[in-house]
Amino acid sequence: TTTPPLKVSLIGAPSDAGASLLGSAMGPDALRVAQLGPALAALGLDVLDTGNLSGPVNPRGPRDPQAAGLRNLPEAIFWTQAVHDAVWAQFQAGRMPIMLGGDHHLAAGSISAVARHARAQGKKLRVLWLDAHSDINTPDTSPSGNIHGIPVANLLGFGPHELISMSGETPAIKPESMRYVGIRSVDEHEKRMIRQMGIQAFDMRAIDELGMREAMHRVLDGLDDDTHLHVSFDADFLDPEIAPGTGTRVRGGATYREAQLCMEMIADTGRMTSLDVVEVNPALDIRNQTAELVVDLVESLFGKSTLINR
Ligand code: 5AB
Ligand code: MN
Ligand code: MN
Ligand code: MN
Repeated sequence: TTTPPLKVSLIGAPSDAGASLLGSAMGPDALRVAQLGPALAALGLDVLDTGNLSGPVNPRGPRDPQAAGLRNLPEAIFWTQAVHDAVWAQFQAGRMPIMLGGDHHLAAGSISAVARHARAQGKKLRVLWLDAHSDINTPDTSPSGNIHGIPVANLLGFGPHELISMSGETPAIKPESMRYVGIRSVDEHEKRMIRQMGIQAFDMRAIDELGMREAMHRVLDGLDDDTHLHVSFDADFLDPEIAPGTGTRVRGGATYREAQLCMEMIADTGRMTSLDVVEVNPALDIRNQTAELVVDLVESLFGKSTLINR
């Protein structure tokens, strides 16, 4: 018997309303130029590119006291809801959604839909946040007013009403569902929040000490048939030497081999049911190398390199 191919849907979400530097809105097309769709099809997946969602352009607004000190809040609300609806629609169609950002504020939308889907199926949820940052500022603690720094807080129930209620339940996810991997630039208030909520975090120091293998072993521990696994992959998880094309670079990120092992171990579980690929910014890149690297790693997430000696 042959198993039917895994059906995946690419959802382009070209918004950089949450970031301070423009350009991640071109991320979906940079990933297409780097052959994301054909690469996944070559692995035997049934790939549907649904194209790009449309919505408002980024006005580069100032911090707005009427919007809890955030920038571009109306635009971010529009895009987050659009992403939620598009991701939900792909689940309804029986396909795995792959959201292509855009900046990371969009993950409040994709993961709200993932939470809604898991709830509807009576399943548990595990969210892996691969990032240099913890993205758990609240409007009160945000040093920048940039909404890509707050999506985890939104999912945990902190922030403007529209950004926390999309999944139909607030909070959308529980702190026990979250796992950070690769963080290394965490604001003081964020550290307090992570501790208070008891979120498991494998920062770069933990990866240095344990090695990526043991860190991922712990991150993936306890997954079972009843768990939806979502991966939210921010390009700045990677070391900026290999991934310069992203807006908030932090030295000391995952190396090429560490990132590969991380992706391969996720693939080995066979349990990933949804994915975000965000913060690829071709305006800051060199000949699209960051998008090409990200495509390479997403191939590994879908098992490209697990065929040898297994
Ligand atoms: B990204 C910072 N913590 O809140 C803030 O790239 C950076 O989605 C947020 O991880 C970085 O502005 C957001 C200083
Ligand atoms: Mn992020
Ligand atoms: Mn980041
Ligand atoms: Mn960033």
